[in-house]
Amino acid sequence: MHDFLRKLPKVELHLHIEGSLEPELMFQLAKRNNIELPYATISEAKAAYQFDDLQGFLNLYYLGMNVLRTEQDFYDLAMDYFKRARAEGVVHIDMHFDPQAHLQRDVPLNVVMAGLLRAKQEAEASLDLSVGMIMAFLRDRPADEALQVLEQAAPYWQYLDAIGLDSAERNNPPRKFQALFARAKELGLVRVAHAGEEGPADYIAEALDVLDVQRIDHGVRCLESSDVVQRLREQQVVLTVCPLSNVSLKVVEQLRDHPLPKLLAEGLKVTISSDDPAYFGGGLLTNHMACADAFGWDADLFCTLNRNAIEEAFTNEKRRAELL
Ligand code: ES4
Ligand code: ZN
Repeated sequence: MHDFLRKLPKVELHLHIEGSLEPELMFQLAKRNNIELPYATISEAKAAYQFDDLQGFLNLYYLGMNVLRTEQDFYDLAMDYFKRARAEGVVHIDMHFDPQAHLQRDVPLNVVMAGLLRAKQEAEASLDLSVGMIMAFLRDRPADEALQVLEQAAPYWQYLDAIGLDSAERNNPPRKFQALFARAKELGLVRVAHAGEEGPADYIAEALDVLDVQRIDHGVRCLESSDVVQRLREQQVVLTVCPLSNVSLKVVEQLRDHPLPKLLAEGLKVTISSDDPAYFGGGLLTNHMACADAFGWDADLFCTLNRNAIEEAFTNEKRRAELL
């Protein structure tokens, strides 16, 4: 099965590009930019990646990305991941990125966008890897800041496929961002949101009702509400489930306890993603292999999950036909 999974052309709908920053590149960029890291060595960084919850991870995630300063840094970050993913058989990635996390550090939006867009163009031209762009907003920051950033991004709206909502979920309900998502809809942008990762099932319903999202990132806690499950099933809303992320952040204790089989049994449109591969123990292939080992899934099931992702991927119909 591992060999089949390696060769399967895989599509990933939920990936934070800043979460693909491997310690090796982090150290290189720290040196290049004269930045001091809180870790003495690469292995010390890796050893620190033990989390109690989402906030524990986010603290190190925002710390790690401090090495990203120049356009070249963002290009290197994305290209490094694209090459690794392609070598694992990934053919399409919908990539979240967090402009506010960089603006806060006085890294301008044009630096972030120029680097990421150059990597995307190069991947599409020379790696046979297509890339969707999801500008994500930090739900633990003020809603009016998010709106300002979306307006500031006007020169880049044409390059965006969607906006997303990420960072600390608890006590930051979807309704806080009603105006942001309404504006994105007005601009013709698709909307997606993290919901039901650490937050309650209610947040999933609220993301659908108030933010009019097309996808739910994570969504695993939908199982706490039969009403929410029914809605997700009826509308066949895609869930971008990240198994190793959920284990790392203790959403579940171990992969064998993960609700993935239950989500499938409920008839939900499930997909598998890696979320933050540098922090959670591996990329899309590793997530697939771990599921094969934990759940004994067959090739047909993996093909179904991957087809779900292809149907939903932010790409044109020509590329979708190639992927199917
Ligand atoms: C994230 Cl796993 C996860 N959850 C919420 N926000 C995030 N940003 C990066 N990774
Ligand atoms: Zn995520």
